[in-house]
Amino acid sequence: MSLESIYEAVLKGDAKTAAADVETALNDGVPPGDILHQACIPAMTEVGRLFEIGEKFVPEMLIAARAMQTAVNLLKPHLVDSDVQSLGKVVVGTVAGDLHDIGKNLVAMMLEGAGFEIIDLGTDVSAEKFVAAVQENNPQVVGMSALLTTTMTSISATIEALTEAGLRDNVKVVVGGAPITQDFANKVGADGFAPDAGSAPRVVKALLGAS
Ligand code: B12
Repeated sequence: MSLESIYEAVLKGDAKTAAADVETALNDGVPPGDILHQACIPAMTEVGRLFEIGEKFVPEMLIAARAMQTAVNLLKPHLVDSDVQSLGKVVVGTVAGDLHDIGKNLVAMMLEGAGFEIIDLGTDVSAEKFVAAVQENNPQVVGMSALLTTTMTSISATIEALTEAGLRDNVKVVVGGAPITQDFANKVGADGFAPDAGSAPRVVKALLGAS
C-alpha cells in the first residue's frame, strides 16, 4: 500500500479507505511515523491550501479532518509506548473560541509517547477552565494550541488568568499552532514554543531540565 493512496484518502475525506490503507501499510511494515509525516500531515496541509484558494469549503475540511483522525487513531498505539516512566503531567487544550484539535491531539500523543501524563481539556477551553485544571492536577506544564489568528489572543488571556490565580510560577507554558511563532510566544510570556508535534517533547523536556 503506498503512502500516496493514504494521502489521497485523507485529502478526499474518505475515512474508510484511509483506515484500510493505514492498516495495510502497517502490516506491510511501513514505519508509522512515515505514514503520519509523509501522508497524513501533508494531506491536511494541502486541504488548508485548497481552502485558502477557494477550492475546498468547511464541510470538506471537516470530513478530511475526520479521515485524518481515523488514521491517527490507528497509528497511535504504534507511536506511543505505554511502558515508559512518567516524566510529569501536561495539561493540554485548544484555547477559547477555537475548535481545531488535530494538531493539539498529535502533540498530546507525542508527549504521551515521550513519557508525559496528559490531561486533555479538549477544544474551546476557557481561561477559567485552564486555571481550574492546573489547580486540580498540579501539572508541570500547560500546552495551549491556537489555529486562528483571532484566537491567538486567548493564549495571552489564559496566561494572564494563570498569573492572576497565582499559578504562573508553578507551571511552564508551551504554545503552538499554525499562526504561532517563537516571537509571539516571547511576546505573551510563554516559556516555550514548538512548531510541530515532532519537536514538542524535546522543547518540553528542555523546559523541565529533563533529557
Ligand atoms: C481541518 C481544519 C478545520 C476543521 C478542524 C477540525 C478539527 N477537528 O481540528 C474545521 C472544518 C472544523 C475548521 C473550521 C474552521 N477553520 Co480551519 N482549518 C483546518 C486546516 C485545513 C487544517 C488544520 C490542521 O489540522 N492541520 C494539521 C495539523 C497537524 O497541523 P497544526 O494544527 O498546525 O498543528 C501542528 C503545529 O501547529 C503544532 N501545534 C499545534 N498545536 C500545538 C500546541 C502546542 C502546545 C505545541 C507545542 C505545538 C502545537 O504541532 C502540530 C502537529 O505537528 C487549516 C489549514 C492549515 N494549513 O492549518 C484550516 C485553518 C486553520 N482554518 C481556518 C478557518 C478560517 C476556519 C474557520 C473560521 C472557517 C469558517 N469560515 O467557519 C473555522 C473556525 C472554527 C473554529 N471556531 O475553530 C483558517 C485560519 C485562518 C486564520 N489565519 O485565522 C485556516 C488556516 C485555513 C486557511 N488557510 O484559511 N477548520
